[in-house]
Amino acid sequence: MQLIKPDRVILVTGACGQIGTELVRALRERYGRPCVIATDIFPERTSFFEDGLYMFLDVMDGSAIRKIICERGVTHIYHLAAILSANGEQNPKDAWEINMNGLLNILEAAKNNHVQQIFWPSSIAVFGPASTKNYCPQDALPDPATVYGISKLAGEYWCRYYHDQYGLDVRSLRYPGLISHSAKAGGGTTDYAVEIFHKAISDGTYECFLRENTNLPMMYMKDAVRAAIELMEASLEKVSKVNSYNVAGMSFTPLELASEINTYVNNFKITYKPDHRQRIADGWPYFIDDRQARADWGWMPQYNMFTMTRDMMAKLRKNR
Ligand code: NAD
Ligand code: AKB
Repeated sequence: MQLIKPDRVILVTGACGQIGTELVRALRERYGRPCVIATDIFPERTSFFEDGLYMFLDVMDGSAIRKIICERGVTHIYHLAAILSANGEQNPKDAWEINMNGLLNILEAAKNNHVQQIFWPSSIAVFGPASTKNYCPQDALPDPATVYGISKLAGEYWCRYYHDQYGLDVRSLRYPGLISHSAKAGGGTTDYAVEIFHKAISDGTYECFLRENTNLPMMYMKDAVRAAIELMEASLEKVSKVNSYNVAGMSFTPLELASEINTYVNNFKITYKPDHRQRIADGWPYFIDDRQARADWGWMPQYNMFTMTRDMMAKLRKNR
């Protein structure tokens, strides 16, 4: 019997992280389980991906990336492996190496081995103190103040370089803080908006590492995963030559989120003890202007703070 070759083979790096755990599930639902290879640096965490292929892949190892692409016939890559903003500040050189060399290894292997498309997430961390704070435009002055933000900005330019010089179809979104119920947040400055739900349910209290009035852009993971897939499926002529698209979901402060959680958890108490992450948050925009993504490929968020909180509470309570 002749084997039917799938029309795409998708490689996901950093698949055990906050985005990867939900993205792999969504990609498998959409394109079929055998089409998606989940990879990360945890050899033992195969239970995450029992329904399909999981492999060890360190993105610092360029020859291992090439080997997987060639042996498996990879056509599409979602490159998620990275060190996030708060963790990056603890060890800036390592964060730079992983974020930058990891991306370059992926771009180089993709260019030389006929990979058709790459998705690479950038971040609102490309913006900083000198950037526009309110409705930060697509082409606002970037001013990254963390090694993470610097690596994201440089990454955006590397992606554009590989597109312009070698015709590589690399697509990118500047995600705000992402909120999900299925995985822990991975060492970022916006992590409070995930931790607060777990603590509200388990303890009825939460000590927040940001001040009560720190307004930041956020997005529910369901929207974030859908945005990545929609951007990748958009026809080429709809994707203008921006380095990475601003995308927005909602914006709120810890005080506003806590008061919404209060409607689900009686007597929920939040206290505030700002730490080193406050400085990072203070540099980021409050709101993101994502009109270009909406106009170009039809981006539209579906969750606001109220519907996201309702879904988070329901899912977390069910999981317990
Ligand atoms: P995460 O920290 O939860 O997951 C990252 C994964 O990368 C982890 O599972 C980790 O084990 C893996 N990893 C680290 N070093 C690696 C290496 N050398 N080789 C292979 N894998 C390695 O992060 P996330 O939240 O899932 O973020 C994924 C991507 O999305 C990152 O590029 C991040 O910058 C970007 N992003 C995330 C957010 C957010 O709020 N979560 C916002 C903006 C952008
Ligand atoms: C972080 O806080 O580092 C991430 C991000 C906005 O990129 N959530």
